Amino acid sequence: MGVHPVNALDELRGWKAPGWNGLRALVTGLGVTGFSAADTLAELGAEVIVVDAKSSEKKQNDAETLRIVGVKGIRFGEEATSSIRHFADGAAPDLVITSPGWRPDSALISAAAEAGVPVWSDIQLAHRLGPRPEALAARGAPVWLTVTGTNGKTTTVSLLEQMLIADGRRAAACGNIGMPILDAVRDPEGFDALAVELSSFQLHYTEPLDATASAVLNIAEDHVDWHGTRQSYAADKAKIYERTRVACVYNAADAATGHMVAGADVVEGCRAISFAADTPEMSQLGLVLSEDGAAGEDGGGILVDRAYLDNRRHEAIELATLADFNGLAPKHLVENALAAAALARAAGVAPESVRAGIRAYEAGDHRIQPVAKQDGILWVNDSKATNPHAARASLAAFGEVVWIAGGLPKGMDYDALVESVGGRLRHVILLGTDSSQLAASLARHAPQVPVTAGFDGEDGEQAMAEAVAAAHREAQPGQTVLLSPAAASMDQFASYAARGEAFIRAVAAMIDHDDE
Ligand code: UMA
Repeated sequence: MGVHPVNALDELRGWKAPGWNGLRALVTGLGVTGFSAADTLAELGAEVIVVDAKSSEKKQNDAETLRIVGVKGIRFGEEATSSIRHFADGAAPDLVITSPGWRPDSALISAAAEAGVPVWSDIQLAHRLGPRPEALAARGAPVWLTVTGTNGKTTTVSLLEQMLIADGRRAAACGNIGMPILDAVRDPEGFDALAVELSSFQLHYTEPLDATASAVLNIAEDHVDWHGTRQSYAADKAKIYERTRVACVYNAADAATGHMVAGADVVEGCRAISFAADTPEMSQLGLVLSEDGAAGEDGGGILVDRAYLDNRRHEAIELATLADFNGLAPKHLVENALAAAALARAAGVAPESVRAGIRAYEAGDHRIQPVAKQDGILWVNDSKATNPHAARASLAAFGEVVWIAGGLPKGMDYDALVESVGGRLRHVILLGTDSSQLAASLARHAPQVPVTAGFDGEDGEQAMAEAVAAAHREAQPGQTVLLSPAAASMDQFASYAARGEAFIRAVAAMIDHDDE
């Protein structure tokens, strides 16, 4: 047994806990998470070793910085990542802080489990630490509002951040969204509220977070390769509700999320609040559509709160209208805004700040981003839709669609998607080095839809230019050309962002060409 027996880790709470000093901490991964974790632990006086299977120029630079701040060792290569015994005399570490990409069945995480060494995410480390003492004294502890789900996390957390800021709070969106949570908790000024995006990977390695409010937006098939089964993926997502204090927010249209709330061990008095893009019942946030269906001044509907008011049996509070969204207000975006509002209202955010937050929100690039309109054809970039569930949301937002889809499919099943959206498809352009799975689903469930394939070269830029040209030939006025791949991008592009940018460039070049 090491200097710090497992139960001593219970004492590791707050920056001043004596146990951090000399703690032997093994950090897995030198990406965004690993860097922030190693930097934090070194500041706390822990003995830190970082391991990563692969090196790169960026990682070498980061390693240099970490050495300067006192990180004891940084080891690269497969050998370093297969063992936990990096400390003096081959002793096991007291604690492993893992980056989320590390699977539970990887050699190192399995070895930690076998040796009884606790494995924490950076989220758990942040939760244990809380704000810096000076920030705590000046501002108090921040409210944690946590969000997970298969799709829409980033949008929801960004909307939530805007609502909190509009309400006068110092707030940050952090976690899986890209800013590691340890960067937020180490901020010397501190925050009043944190809008925390959590992936299933992070939740897997995290103890209950005592959030003020928490939400699971939806559950669909994703990351089964990492979790082993769909059940364990869902079970990790459900952990977000544990010990929530004010409100567990769930999706009325996704029964699985409601079951998770029902099964959660929450703090006495915590409420179950749902959201729906539909007329709300009691304890719901929802959408009241205009009677005549006309867009009008309210854009065709009003977002209302029938949860956070005393007389909820008979009354509701207007939060915003569809006209408050910039440009498009597809159903999934309205649902994300309602979920964000439900979390914000749990933290006491005023109704007018919800509206101001929606107005301030700028849709994230590459998620249902209109990029051009010409000759009555709308061109939309939804490169961020890397799985069928995300693509279904955007396909459902448009009437007649020329769909550019395909990529690295991660072994996903397209049948349900094609079955549900087949009626909207006017033409499908298949992208990706191997789009056979999607082609087979189309042949089975939408045989009437013409398909153009052959954009399968490894040069993504060229494949995209040709795919866009094909879409241009097929699209008719009134239709939408939608890049919503339902697959990852790495077979032809560096990332979904690179894929989206290639699409935007190809569309712009084609439109310029038409104008000549
Ligand atoms: N590594 C190994 N062995 C392994 C796995 C990884 O050595 O078995 C190394 C890699 O070489 C790499 C490092 O570990 O250097 C990377 O760790 P990581 O993949 O966990 O990535 P980070 O850079 O720490 O970024 C992570 C999240 N990435 C993943 O969960 C895969 C980021 O979410 C997140 O923004 C960041 O932490 C801050 O919290 C990205 C993501 O794709 C956007 N998330 C998935 C999603 O949203 O679907 C879950």
